[in-house]
Amino acid sequence: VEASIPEPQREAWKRNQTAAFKSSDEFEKEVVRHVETSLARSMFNCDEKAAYSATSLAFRDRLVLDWNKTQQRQTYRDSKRVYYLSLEFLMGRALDNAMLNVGMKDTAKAGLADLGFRIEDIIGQEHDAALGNGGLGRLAACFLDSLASLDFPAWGYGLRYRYGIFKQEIIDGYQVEVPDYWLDFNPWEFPRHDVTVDVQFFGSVKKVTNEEGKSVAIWEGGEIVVAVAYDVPIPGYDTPTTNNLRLWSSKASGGEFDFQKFNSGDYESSVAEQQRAETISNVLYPNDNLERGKELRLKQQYFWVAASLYDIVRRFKKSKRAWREFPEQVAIQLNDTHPTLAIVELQRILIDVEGLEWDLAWEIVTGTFGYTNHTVLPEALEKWPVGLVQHLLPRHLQIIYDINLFFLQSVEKQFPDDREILTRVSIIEESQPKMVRMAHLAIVGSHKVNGVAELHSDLIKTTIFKDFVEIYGPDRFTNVTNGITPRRWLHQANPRLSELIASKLGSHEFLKDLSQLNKLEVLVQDKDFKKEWAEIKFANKVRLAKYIKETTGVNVNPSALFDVQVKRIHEYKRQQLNIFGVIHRYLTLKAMTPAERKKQMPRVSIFGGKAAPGYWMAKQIIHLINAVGSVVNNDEDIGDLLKVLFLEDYNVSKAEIICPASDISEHISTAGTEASGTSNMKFVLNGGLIIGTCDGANIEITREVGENNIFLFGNLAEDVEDLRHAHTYGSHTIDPDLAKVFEEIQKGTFGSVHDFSAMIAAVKDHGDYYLVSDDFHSYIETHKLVDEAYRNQEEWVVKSITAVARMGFFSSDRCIYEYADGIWNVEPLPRRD
Ligand code: 6GP
Repeated sequence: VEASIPEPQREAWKRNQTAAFKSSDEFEKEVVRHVETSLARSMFNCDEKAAYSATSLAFRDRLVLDWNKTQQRQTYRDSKRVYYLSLEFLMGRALDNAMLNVGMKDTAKAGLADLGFRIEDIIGQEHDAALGNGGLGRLAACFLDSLASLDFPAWGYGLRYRYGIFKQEIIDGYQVEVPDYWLDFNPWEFPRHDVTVDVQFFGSVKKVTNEEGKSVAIWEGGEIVVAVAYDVPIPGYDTPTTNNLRLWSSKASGGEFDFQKFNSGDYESSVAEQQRAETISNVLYPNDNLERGKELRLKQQYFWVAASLYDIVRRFKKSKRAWREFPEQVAIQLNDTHPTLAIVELQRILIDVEGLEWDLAWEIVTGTFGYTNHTVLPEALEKWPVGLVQHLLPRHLQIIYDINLFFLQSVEKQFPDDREILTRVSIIEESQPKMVRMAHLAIVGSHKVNGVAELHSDLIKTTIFKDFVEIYGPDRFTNVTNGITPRRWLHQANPRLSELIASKLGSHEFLKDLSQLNKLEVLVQDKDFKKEWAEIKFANKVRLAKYIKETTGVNVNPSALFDVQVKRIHEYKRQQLNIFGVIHRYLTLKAMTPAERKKQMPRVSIFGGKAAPGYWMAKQIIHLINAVGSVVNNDEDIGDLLKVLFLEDYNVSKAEIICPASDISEHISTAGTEASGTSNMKFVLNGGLIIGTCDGANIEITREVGENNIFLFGNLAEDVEDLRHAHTYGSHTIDPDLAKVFEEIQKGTFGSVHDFSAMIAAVKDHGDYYLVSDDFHSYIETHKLVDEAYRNQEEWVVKSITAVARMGFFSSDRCIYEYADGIWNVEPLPRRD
């Protein structure tokens, strides 16, 4: 049915078009209207939550007007679009970001004040959209902000989880997980009950001969689950471009429930079936850098991939172009291997549904996809049992086998004398049970594969994907070093610093062209500027100190050196190294005379981060941090010289308070394990310095900011293998200072000797895989340098300003231009109205 309004009636539409609010008066009208109608409340019944909801609806209306125009224009111009497929979008709060991006925060502030509310309280009502675990999901969110801000025609595709990442509570020092039910009222999404896709699972494949005498595969039977689209508008900064994030929600097919079963009296099982369908999009898997191979996870992946591809293909078909033009119209980026089935699904659509020849279809597929790898950790590389894929997606398994056959045939031609290489690169691992190697499938089905920082991109080429470089040549592999959006991570999180910078640079343009920060460097000797810079950092520390007091009851001195490590808890990220270092500091202070102690630099050691619920060792690390905190924080000999805190439930909105308040932050992974890291960038952009290893993006940060403005320590990636080998086969002696720390723990100073013994054994008895002992000495020594440097506040501020001035490279805008240019071949589509 044609849904477009006929020409003669369009005048009436134009006359009645909705206009966006322009003043605080108009904004107030919108808020009141939403309170009174959308929420069915009144001024006698309007709390902060209601005011938040109404404010958000007012802004959502605005965004949607821009969204409609953006979509119309993209369709009309028929330009190439980018689709970013990610199982995780760690968006955080939307309201503050929307207000700033459309340039209406001051308007809203005035309007809300008029109506009796403080804007900060209203912003604080919002529940984080926490549909991600950590770096991978937050990167996707930063990319969406950049894509919209730079006017790229781009869509995100993900799952609308009913439960995001769990809420973390700390009870008696232990992590306890609480479900994050965040959808009770979410004003930022548009349910599109008319945009649905039937997704098929199970069943069987039948080969039949069609009228043209061709043998075709028919996938039949099984069950259908319906995907319903929920759209989230993504506003660009300082542009009307508003892109779309489409999240799929699962629901049972056939209406509410199976009426046949209902009528035959089997009410319960008809409801149960509905519930089973709905479980697919129920919950985000809470693992960071770890794959657990659960059947429901594979179902999630296919459900999301099938719905997204159906949508993308449907949009392409409207253009009536020839199929071979598909890669000229569509670029799909695979955020890690989670969406790799998209490669198989597109091949299936092209050959089984659209009737294309295999070779042409395959050319279209590889021309369309790009694959980003986010980790070299073996436990995170996805593999699915062949039997499971066969059962769930019988036709896809056949196609995977065919892809593999053609691939291995070409490898065999290329390397006729090398049988081993076939075993190594095969998409099917010949193990018991056989497994599908998703990374191999992703490489074979994409035209570009990228890592996320230089070291990481080099490592994948020389280790896990070495054979593929031999096969395809080095050009298939590339690097795009990660970045962060300066809108959220500077302008929104640190408004005072952003305004100070704007006042010196003469405009806010740096927020769209971060390289302009380099113009700050001439000011490093400007006394007033330095003073204001230092005052802002102090004010941010006061704000964090207040938050710490409210949430933990501990008083911290905002003049102390704030030392922060916030990120997912993982042995490779080495929070254990940090807490062992803290214990060492405590012991050193205890051994001093009161006079000596007076000369020491006071520290506040701040930790935060979630452990995957099934990651026992990570949970022990959290427990140790809390145990050390309760001893140290109550030790009268120590007082303000050392405080140790674990901040509960670290998430995006808490990061916005924590990042601007750090003096030094810790990015101390074992060299070669952290693909990039992105919080390292956030901290430096907010004027904090880094203590870190030569790992991930730390290396490029050092190159940009200069070695004098970062504190590096520890062994290099190239030495890790030898060290590990020596631990296992040579004699392994523990660093003497670390040994003293272990003794103290084992004495029971921090309670629970039994609980902590595994952490110690991992270093002492089980080969110290993460090189905690090897790096301990240089870690401690480097912290001494940090203390020394911090004593000279003048110099410290110079370092801080210099580092910020040199951070322009780490904007996610730069990343997007690199992807657009080197992988997607797409152009921005600016709107001038
Ligand atoms: C993470 C990497 O660990 C981190 O170093 C990087 O900055 C981030 O991705 C964004 O690229 N990887 C994951 O979170 C993950 O689960 C499978 O990878």
